[in-house]
Amino acid sequence: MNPIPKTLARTLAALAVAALCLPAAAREFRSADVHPEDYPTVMAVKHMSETIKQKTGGRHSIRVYTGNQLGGEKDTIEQTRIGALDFVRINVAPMNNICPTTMVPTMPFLFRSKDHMRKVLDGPVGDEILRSCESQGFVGLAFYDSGSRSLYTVKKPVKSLADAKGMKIRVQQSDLWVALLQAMGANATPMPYGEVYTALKTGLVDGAENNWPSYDTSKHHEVAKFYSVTEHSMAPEMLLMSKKVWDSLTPDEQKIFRQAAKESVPVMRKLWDEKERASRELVVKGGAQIIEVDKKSFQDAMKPVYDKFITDPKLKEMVSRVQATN
Ligand code: GTR
Repeated sequence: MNPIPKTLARTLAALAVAALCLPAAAREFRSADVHPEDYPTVMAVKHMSETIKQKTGGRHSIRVYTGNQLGGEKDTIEQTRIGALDFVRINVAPMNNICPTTMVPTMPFLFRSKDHMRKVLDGPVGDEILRSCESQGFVGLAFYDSGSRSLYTVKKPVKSLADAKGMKIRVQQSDLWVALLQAMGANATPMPYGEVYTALKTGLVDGAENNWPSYDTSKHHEVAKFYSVTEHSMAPEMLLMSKKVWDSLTPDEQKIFRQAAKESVPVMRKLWDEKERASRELVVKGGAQIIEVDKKSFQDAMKPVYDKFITDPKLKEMVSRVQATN
């Protein structure tokens, strides 16, 4: 076989490099979210889309498919992994089994406050977690707030740890979450978010747990009126892009996308703080009862969760770094 003449080889190599630098064809990228149109996570990705539009001369944008249109979080994560979906905005929980570092910010009573959580996620620990999902097919672009999650129940209020015993409580689809509710003595029942309202209404579960905005917008508060302020986890939200799709962008475009995601974080936080306040007010007006609990009894029960999931030295060290962040 004749070898390829040197000049031709050089031209081919130059063409390949040029192709790599060519901007991807104009596109409306697709992102999924389980929440409604005006939810802070959705608004944040819409903000990111505007920034991208501006910076790419209108060539690229993102359309957010809200309210489970493209499936629950587990399904949309898998679609994103294979590149059938471009972005997914999810909670860290359904990533726990895929990308183990996400277990760290999920851990019960780890963050001392909203400021502590934001500081950790804005810093090196946050970056490490985002980067660690890349080997699984995801480019981690941002963390968004998700407030504190608390227990809510249909028939009787939970005032202490003892009250949670034996209650059937819906959890997110994550082994860690199952263990967390088991540590409270509850009967943990994992299911997708979109099924929880009916499960509460039909008595399939006795309760669930979430932050104020989700408790409000999902209408769970209409069925489960007792909101017990356990604030057991501040598991944040994540915005991931499909690594497959990311690789089709030029380095310049990647920079624009990354920067646009970063810029959406303070926008989201402002909306989040407002929404948390408004949702709390709304549900109380709608008849929800806020139950103060003995938080310490819940906190003290969480050791088995740490013993079971924070075993890897890398994760142990990460938890220590979070605790040491002031
Ligand atoms: C919400 C979160 C969603 C989803 C949901 C759930 O707070 O924003 O991404 O995780 O909770 O409980 O499934």
